[in-house]
Amino acid sequence: MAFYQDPPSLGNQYDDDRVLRSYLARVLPREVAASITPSLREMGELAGGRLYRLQLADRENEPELTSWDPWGKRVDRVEVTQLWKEAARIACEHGVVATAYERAHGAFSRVHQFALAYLFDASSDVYTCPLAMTDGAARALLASDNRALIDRAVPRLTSRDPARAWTSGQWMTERTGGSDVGRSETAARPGPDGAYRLYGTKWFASAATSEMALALARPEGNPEGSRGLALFYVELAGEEGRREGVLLNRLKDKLGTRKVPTAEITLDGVLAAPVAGLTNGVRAIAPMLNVTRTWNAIAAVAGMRRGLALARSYAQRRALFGATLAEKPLHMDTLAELQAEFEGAFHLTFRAIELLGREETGSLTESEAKLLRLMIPIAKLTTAKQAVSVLSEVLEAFGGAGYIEDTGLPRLLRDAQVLPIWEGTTNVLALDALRVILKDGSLDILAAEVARLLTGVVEPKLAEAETAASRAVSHARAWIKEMAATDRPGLEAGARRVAITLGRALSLALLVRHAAWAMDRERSRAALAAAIQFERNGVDCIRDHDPDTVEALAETTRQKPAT
Ligand code: MFK
Repeated sequence: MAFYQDPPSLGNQYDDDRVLRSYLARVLPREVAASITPSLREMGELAGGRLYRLQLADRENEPELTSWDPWGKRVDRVEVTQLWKEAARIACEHGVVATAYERAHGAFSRVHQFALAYLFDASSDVYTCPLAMTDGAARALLASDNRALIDRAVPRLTSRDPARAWTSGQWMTERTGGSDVGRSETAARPGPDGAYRLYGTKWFASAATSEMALALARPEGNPEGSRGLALFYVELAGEEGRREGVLLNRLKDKLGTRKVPTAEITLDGVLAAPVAGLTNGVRAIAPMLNVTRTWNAIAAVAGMRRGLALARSYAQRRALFGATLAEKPLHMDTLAELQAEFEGAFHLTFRAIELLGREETGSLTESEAKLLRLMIPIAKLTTAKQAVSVLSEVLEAFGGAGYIEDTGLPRLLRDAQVLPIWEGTTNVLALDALRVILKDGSLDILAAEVARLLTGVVEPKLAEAETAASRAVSHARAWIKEMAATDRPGLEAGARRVAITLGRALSLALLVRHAAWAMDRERSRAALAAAIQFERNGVDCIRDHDPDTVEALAETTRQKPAT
């Protein structure tokens, strides 16, 4: 009898998710939990069932750009994949963006919305990219107080009706780069009627099928640098989706997110309306960045969860050396490390989401607002790095099958690899976090949050984890203080290690707090194990700056190639 391996399978992704259900039981009032559970269960069913099967069947399809019609007319039509069409409808009808704006449950609506996004993401082929930008655009428009644009676009961006709903693009990156946005070359020129038109090239315009976009451009006569940029609203919902003055030059040939139609775009006189004055565009788009970075973190958490769900299923079916993988101590030890990383990332991200919900409902204190400002870049960069490393291990947990395209597994790693890059690279966000820390004392607030989380935890098995979390934060504070006074280049060089240490320390404190609750209320030791394992994986990444070694290696980098 020939042997054939059973493939891994998924069940209802809500019912199967101990971490999500336990978290929601802790944070949500009973009546809110009862009210939202059916919507989460329904999404969990889709994500582990029909949508997942469609994703596997649709694996080889990619978006296609048609630039010309048969008679030579420029059309720039993008045909997205079957799954994307289905995902668009499901996301809209299930309110994956709308839930946050309907606010049926006040500040908890953000938790509800991101729980839906978390369940939906891994079976959506990154349709969460346009959803993230749509959510971010709604948020940035609302923050702008531009009543005309709010009335025009926000009801569409937050609609549950697929026939009415719009998605938004976020046009920032140019050939000059995605990090130093102040070098942008796109010009905004007013016509005789006073209306602005944009001229320039956007180099990474994700989800080129959107009906509107928020774009940075420099009004003519404005100074160089980012303060001379303004934020513009561009409407694209013209005839057949194509807008006069926008040319889609080509779709990007990317390592991952291959279902996302990311385009290079020429703006050749497209009409655009200023969103919030004619300067300080980065400041005006910042609310969008904070929302899309939160989506980035939730996508990282969702990717890890999906990889682990498949790896666990496989471990129960795959037999070798006389037992299943699930009975092999080394395999289980490896998966335990990954599970702890996922759970730490989960709690870190959802804590930021809780604060976001409170910010939007006006119930955030001043110090919590500072904590949120610091937490978003830290959560984004920490979880993105975890996702790449966890999903690389997940592929290995399948042996050779993890490297074979038609298992659907390699996509997990490819799609994760974008997470530390877009929405600000790890280093750019580490510097952002450092700037915030040096400016407004938010590290003291983060330290107080860690202390608060650990207060009252009496379980002896959590003692080491508690000590590791508070020691790592103390180390980060002392290190930053000393380096800020004595060695600014060294401080910058260590920014990534500091940010990751803070992200891990806060994750661990959140894991400890949740573990104590779960033991008390659910008689469950699983969260306790995750906290202990996370501490063993390592928390404090800070090390002394060694300029001699770094400089010696930098010499190699600066070496001219041999001719
Ligand atoms: C499923 C996953 C979904 C993900 C969606 C995927 C879509 C992908 C599309 C993209 O990738 S779009 C491109 C994303 N690009 C970036 O994220 C840019 C990365 N670079 C940075 O973040 C730089 O740090 C930055 C552009 C902000 C630096 O520019 P500047 O001009 O040097 O900014 P500066 O001076 O730090 O900030 C200007 C103002 O904005 C300041 O306020 P003031 O004018 O009042 O002083 C800042 O405080 C404010 N600001 C900047 N970042 C902020 C912020 N305010 C609040 N929150 C922030 N995050």
